[in-house]
Amino acid sequence: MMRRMHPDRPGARRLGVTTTLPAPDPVAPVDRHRRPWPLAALAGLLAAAVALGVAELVAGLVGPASSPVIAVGDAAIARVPESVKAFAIRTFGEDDKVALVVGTLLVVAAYAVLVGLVGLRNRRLGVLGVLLFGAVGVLAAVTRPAGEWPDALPSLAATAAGVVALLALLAPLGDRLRTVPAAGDRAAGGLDRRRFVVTGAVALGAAAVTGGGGRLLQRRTEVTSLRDGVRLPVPSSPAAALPPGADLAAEVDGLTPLVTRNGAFYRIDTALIAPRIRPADYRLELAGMFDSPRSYTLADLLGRPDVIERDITLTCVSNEVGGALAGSARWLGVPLAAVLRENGIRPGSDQLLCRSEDGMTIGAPTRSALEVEDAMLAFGMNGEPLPVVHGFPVRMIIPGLYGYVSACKWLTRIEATTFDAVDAFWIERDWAVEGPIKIASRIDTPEMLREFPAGRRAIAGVAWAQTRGIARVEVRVDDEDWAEARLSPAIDADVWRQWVLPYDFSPGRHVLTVRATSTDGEVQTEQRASPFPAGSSGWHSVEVIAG
Ligand SMILES: Nc1nc2c(c(=O)[nH]1)N[C@H]1C(S)=C(S)[C@@H](COP(=O)(O)O)O[C@H]1N2
Ligand SMILES: [Mo]
Repeated sequence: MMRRMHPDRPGARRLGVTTTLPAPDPVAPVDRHRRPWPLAALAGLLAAAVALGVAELVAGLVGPASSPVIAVGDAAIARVPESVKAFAIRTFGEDDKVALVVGTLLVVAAYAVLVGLVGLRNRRLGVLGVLLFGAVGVLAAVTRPAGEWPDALPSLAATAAGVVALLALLAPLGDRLRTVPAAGDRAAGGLDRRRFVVTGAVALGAAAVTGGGGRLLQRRTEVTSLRDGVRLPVPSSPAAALPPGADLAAEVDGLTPLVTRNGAFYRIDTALIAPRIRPADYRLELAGMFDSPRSYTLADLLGRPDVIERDITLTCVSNEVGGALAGSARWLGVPLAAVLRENGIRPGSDQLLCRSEDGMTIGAPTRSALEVEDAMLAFGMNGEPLPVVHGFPVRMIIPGLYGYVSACKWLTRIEATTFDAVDAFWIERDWAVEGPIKIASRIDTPEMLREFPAGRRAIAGVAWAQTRGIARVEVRVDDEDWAEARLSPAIDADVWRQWVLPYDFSPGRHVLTVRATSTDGEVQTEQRASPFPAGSSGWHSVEVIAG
């Protein structure tokens, strides 16, 4: 087809390689039998693709059920006789929904070809065809049981986009109003293949981008609402209630709250777009050095009798001295050791290679997973299902280890292996293989270089030494002696403790320094280390100004 150029045009066969335009023949008649019907059919298909792409994009904003393909498919289900439905289910089984969508798309494709062909002869009829198609979409969307007027928007936008795309794609195929091409002007009346190819490519790109973006948006809203529907179990081993007055942030302005709200929890991962896993699709697969590895659904995990609830402070290895990449939450999950043992984890394994939905790998030490108390597969965070950005539906938590070697989010696979056999993502990038969290303390208030009135004022912050617990926090002002701060009640060794030291500030600049001591007697080192490769160390120090 592409080589069947007008025979009256010398040089036309070499159009692809020639740089000069062929000499036009002023009296060339249009040969109706050489109208580019296949290209017109393609124009119809591409216009439909653009329309459906735009529909998906708008449906991503309005709500997935308003997508015309879904709406028309659902409407078809509602109107089809039971016997046909039974046949479809018998034939396609669980894929009946897929079959329905594919069927709908095939009908749309056939219709689009027709619209393209008709439109080549008669633009107005072509446009009418698109409008009719849009009307069916609108009707299907708004007459659904839960349909509302905004559900018409995807079909309306699709119709507009479809009309524009159809006219743009048909234009290079020749103007029906002109039966004789104007001399020297290919675009005005004749067939302009180059322009058709360019327009077609643009249409295809637009369809892919809008359609793909729309699907992403729809999955987002879909998984968010499915997450809202997850019912968390009551733990058989709940965390103790916080004693009254436990959170010193209630009395000290600017102090980090004892429990970090989910929305305020730091987020560190390599995922450009957080993976969206439908709860019903979720599987946790165990593999490698197990006697009898199995896989778990989310319901399997939620339904276990050994659900625990624990307060644990999570910390990132990239946290600078005084940094904010740490947060405390009340996690709900199942004991990791129990799951590993019931699958017969073999003694030879020293690494659990955890894999997330997006392909990220995090290598956790098997020994910690088995022996650290309260290591868990977590599905709840502060009374809610895990937020999507924090690993919905399931992540790992091992107290005392930095997140990069323990806290795999969107966890889909645990392979029991060895450190010799395989390097996880960060280890390939030369971060330390073992990642025990270093003892740390931080001054939250007063803020650095922000002037405050001289006089009595609280110096306060947080300190952590997960699995061991904080025993003491000391503060030094300028070169005075270290003074011991008051600590928030010890809730759990895995949770940070707030500390407060009221101090009488004389006017002027002061340098504040903090250091913590763990319950097993480690005094936080003054020795500075950068986060790479094994976590920062050194005392946090700030210069403050009393006015
Ligand atoms: N799938 C996945 N899990 C991950 C990461 C990641 O990049 N991908 N980052 C890890 C790191 S470095 C940290 S510190 C914690 C952070 O968890 P948060 O984002 O819930 O605070 O997640 C860990 N789990
Ligand atoms: Mo991290």
